[in-house]
Amino acid sequence: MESTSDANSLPSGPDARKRRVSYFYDPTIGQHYYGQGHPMKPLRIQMAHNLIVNYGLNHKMDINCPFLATTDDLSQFHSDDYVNFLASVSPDTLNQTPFSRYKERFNIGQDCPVFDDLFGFCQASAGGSLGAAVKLNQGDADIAINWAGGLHHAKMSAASGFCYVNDIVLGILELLKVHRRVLYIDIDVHHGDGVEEAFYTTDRVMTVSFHKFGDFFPGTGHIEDIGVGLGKNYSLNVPLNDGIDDEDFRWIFRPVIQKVMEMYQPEAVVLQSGADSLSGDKLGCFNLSIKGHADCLGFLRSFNIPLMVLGGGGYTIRNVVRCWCYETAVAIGEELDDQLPENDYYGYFAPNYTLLFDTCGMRNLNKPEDLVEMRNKLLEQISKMPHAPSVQFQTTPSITQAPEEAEENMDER
Ligand code: LLX
Ligand code: CA
Ligand code: ZN
Repeated sequence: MESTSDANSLPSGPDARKRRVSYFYDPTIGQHYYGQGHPMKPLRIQMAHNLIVNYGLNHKMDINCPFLATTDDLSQFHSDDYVNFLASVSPDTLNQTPFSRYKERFNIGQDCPVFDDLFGFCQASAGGSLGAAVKLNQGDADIAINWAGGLHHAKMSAASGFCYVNDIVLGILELLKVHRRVLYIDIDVHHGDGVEEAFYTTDRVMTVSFHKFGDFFPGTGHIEDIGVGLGKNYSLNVPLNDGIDDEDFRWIFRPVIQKVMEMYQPEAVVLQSGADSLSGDKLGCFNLSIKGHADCLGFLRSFNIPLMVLGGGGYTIRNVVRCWCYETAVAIGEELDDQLPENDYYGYFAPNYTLLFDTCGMRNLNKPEDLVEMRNKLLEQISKMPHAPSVQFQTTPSITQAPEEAEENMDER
């Protein structure tokens, strides 16, 4: 396979070829507000868009305002009672009957608060990922981007870790209407638990999450968690320790993904490009630079398979904005000047006003011998799967319900 050069340069050679990029952005997304002191700031999406436009990247891709996902769209994965709750609750009614008794059931509280127009926020985020999937399905784009997506913790009937609606599961279900096998890759510092759980028992979606493991939210994503039933060996977890740097991340990411590509032969790929894995993130603990983070996208792009790129976590917002702007350029195949252009949020980028930033001098707690052992174990696991599993073409793959959930639904019948 052709290499996409190293982590310190843009793709060169035949890979420098432009890709048709479709970008989804809803101008209202940044007006949503989780509340004072909450680390999730939807404004970061508006800031990233503003920087993208000021670099002129909007002229080099197809810009779309997504439609708002309907309750029917959301119900393709989420339970009806959860969707109805999200559609009808408001900050004023949350503590009134009947909403108050749903708070515990749907995990609404401090991490996942009810804020003004919460449902509009969920509709815009999910609408972007559904729109991206449709573009790819129609063959109208090589790469489709939704930075307002990537809410990987949302469950079928519960909010979790700031996420309410799992746009990723919805996007993948849409891709499965056309593609036999979809590969999901998650480089957010957190485990992609909601997506893994949804597809844990099927071989039509393979999930691969790289994450911090050990006394860290959400606590799942052990290397031994590999899927069950038909889905056995189609979930891959790469549990890492604090301070992983570009070199170590690339050393494990590239060979693992290369082998997954060879064995699984996906027809579409979804990348959750959460930026809380960047160095200096307020809630993260990895030590990746923007180039190290973007190398994952550059590598996936080189396979020339329909690619959906989504956002995710990211709490040092000046760096999130830098990263997603840089990655938009990588998707297109454009090089950007390191000096930031004027933009509406210029003051956020003081004192250097540059696109790239230096990683902080953090200790890498990933021991080389542990990484070697883990990489070997993962490569062995991947080699256990049949080449391109010839699954029967289904219109709807079965989605895994959490055991408690399945029990509750049985009661309702
Ligand atoms: N990991 C992640 C990905 C996407 C969103 C939120 C999260 N959650 C966290 O990062 C986190 C951090 C600390 C404690 C618990 C969870 C997300 C993206 C866009 C909109 C909403 C949520
Ligand atoms: Ca992850
Ligand atoms: Zn995260």
